[in-house]
Amino acid sequence: DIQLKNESTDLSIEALKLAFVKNLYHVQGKDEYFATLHDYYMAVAHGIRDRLTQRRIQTAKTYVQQDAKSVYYLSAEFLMGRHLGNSLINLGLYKQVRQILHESGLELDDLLEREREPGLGNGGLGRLAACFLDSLATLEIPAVGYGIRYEFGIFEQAIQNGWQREIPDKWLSFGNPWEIPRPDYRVAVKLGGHTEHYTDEHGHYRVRWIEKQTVLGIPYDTPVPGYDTNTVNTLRLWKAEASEEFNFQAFDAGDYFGAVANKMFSENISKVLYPNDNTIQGRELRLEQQYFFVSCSLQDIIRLHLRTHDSLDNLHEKSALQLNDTHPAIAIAELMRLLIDEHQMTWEQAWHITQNAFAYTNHTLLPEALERWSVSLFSRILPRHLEIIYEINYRFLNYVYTRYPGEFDRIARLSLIEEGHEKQVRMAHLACVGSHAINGVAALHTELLKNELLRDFYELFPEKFSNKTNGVTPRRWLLLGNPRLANLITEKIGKNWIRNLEDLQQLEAFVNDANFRDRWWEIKLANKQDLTNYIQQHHGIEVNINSLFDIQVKRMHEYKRQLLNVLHIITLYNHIKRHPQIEILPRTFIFGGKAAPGYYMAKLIIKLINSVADVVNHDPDVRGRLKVIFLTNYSVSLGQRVYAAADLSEQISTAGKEASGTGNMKFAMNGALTIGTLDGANVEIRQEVGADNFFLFGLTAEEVSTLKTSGYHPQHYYKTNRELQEVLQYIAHGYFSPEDINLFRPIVNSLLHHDEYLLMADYQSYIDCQEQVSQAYRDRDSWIRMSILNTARTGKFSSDRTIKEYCEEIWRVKPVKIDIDA
Ligand code: DL6
Repeated sequence: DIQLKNESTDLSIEALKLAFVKNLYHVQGKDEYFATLHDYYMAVAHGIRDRLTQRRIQTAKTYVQQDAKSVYYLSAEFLMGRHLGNSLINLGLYKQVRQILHESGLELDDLLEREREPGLGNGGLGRLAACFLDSLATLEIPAVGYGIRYEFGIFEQAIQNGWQREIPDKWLSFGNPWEIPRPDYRVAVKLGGHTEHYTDEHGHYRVRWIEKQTVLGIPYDTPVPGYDTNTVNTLRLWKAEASEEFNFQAFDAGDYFGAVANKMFSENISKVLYPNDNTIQGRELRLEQQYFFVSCSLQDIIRLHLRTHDSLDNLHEKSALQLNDTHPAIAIAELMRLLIDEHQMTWEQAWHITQNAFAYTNHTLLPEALERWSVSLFSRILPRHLEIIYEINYRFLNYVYTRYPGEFDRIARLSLIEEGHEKQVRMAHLACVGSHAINGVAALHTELLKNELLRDFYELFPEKFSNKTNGVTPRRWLLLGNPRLANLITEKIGKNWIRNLEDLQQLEAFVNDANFRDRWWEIKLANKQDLTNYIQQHHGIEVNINSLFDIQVKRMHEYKRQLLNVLHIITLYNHIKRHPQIEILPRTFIFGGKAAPGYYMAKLIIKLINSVADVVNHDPDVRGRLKVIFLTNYSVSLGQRVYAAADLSEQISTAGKEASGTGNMKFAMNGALTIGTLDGANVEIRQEVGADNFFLFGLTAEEVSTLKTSGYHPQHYYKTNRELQEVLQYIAHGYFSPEDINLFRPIVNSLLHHDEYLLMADYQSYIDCQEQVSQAYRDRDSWIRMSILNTARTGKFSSDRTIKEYCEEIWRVKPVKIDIDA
């Protein structure tokens, strides 16, 4: 029996100090004479990982011994953020380690900055997966996150002359101390080829898949510690490698280059994250990625199950498989294949297990984000899966026919296959049919799923549908990201809020305490000062911390309407140009976000923001009252700085387009007020914090839809609004692009002639609402009260609450206590 309790698992100060010194010497091979900051970071990271490892092993062992039902969260993206700070927080070692380092002349903050952020996600969907893992571990729920270990994560964004440039994200080049490769658990994944149908020796009809190629999946495990528990779960990410057997065959045949080419093909599969958020890129490699990680994960789950069970008959009783959007939806066909072809189950039994194991979360209503794969691509890469999908469809449509005899339109709408010029497999339909539960990510979103996007499925299986409003982890987004505020909160109400965010309500008792309000305000100012220093350092722009920090950070997308925000800035700028002496509330407008590399409009909007910034920031008439900043390379780490410093949170998507949003929650939790539409989770945030503490504007989802069906004419708004005319003329005539006066014409043309996202319709309402914001900010005392109430009333938006709902209503899993000394 291995003795786990030893010097590398001890949490005492003495043991930690010793560990850091030893790791510097033995892991990094340096002493203090040679050590760089990176070496110190690695030494500390390894010391912390050792402590997590003991808990991880104990956790895994306990799950097996108790034969606990486990959650398997399948996601093409996990946007984890840096590990060191979070691990220290969750182990309760943050202050101690900071002190130890400080005494040795090192600052923890400097070391934290050395960590390359693992950017294995695009935005909200990947970050939600990371928050969920934190909550699962904190709630002591057996869970594994399964995904892809991309060699290149989301690109690094540079800004050159105002334009976005993409730089490959070599996040692994300095090594990754958090992961452990497990080549002994590698699995083989087939691709391509054809199928053969035959009768086996017992007279059973069977199918075998004769593949064209095999790729190996190597798992890399990263520990996921819960906050203040012994639980450490696992994030298991798959790396693709060439299979040796295949290579040897080619080598034997003397085809050296063929073998190397095959190796490259195989390794390409986990090479790079597709940098698209809320749009799909229907590329062959992307389908291969999806199938690759899903097949690896299911084979792994089956291996684990068979370690402690004689058969797979009860797989669904021991495993809850969650599909994070449709990216892993091919898992439904893959589990059917594994159960039927490889484990000789009947179709009926395999289908029963599959349907009861899987649940599906939808994250988008945007048509351009709904995954469809052409049947011809499918038959080339996954011929057996196409057969299985056809069989699922055949049985499903027969059932539909019995429910709705003669309704052929409905049958066509429900089919897993979209007929047309090129036949397509509808992945959302596969996910709906193959799962026992389907959910949206905010109340409004779920209603729109039920009544619009998935209406036919809702009519067929109403019992499958439920809402699970998103949440975010308060550990990263408040405790780690805003230590000053976290300390004040703990001082006032104790530290229970960290595990039970509803406790923040108790802060309401202090709203009338002038001293508390002063401290609240000082903390916001200090956080703004930190961000100001960052801006000065990275962008060379001076910012006034007494100005209102008006922030929009999120992926660049037309539906999120960063452009509407720009129209407001130009409106204010015009006021100043017309009347330079005008009384105007000083504001700092901060943007951040990446555009998909092929998304022309989004990139042009980045250029516009930077061009407006150039003009506004340098115009002497403005006298520093307005500043515009585009933060380069927005990321989880930058988010941690930004939310804490915000006064105003911009959540201004066209109603009915943003499924939920989670940035909106992080801002409110950190005491920012929201200006927003009734979209996504904004609706619930407003409900919670109170209409008086939320700046609402714009059309509702219903009004948007009515306006669109009755015929929308953006010109109407243009013709009747002088101010709007001026703003658009400024842009159209090159005021912000003197070097190329037509540069921004496409933006203006799009607004005047299509305006898909109704900026023109919402413009005046937005401008009026922003004026209310300015008025409100002038009354500092009342603003602080609103800010406190925002934080105090965001308890609902902890991902702990979301995860409890999934556990009770979808996964039916229970916590398992981990005894570290067992
Ligand atoms: O549910 C997480 C997150 C939501 O908060 C955002 O509103 C939504 O846009 C995002 N959805 C996607 C969809 N991508 N795909 N497919 O990223 O999910």
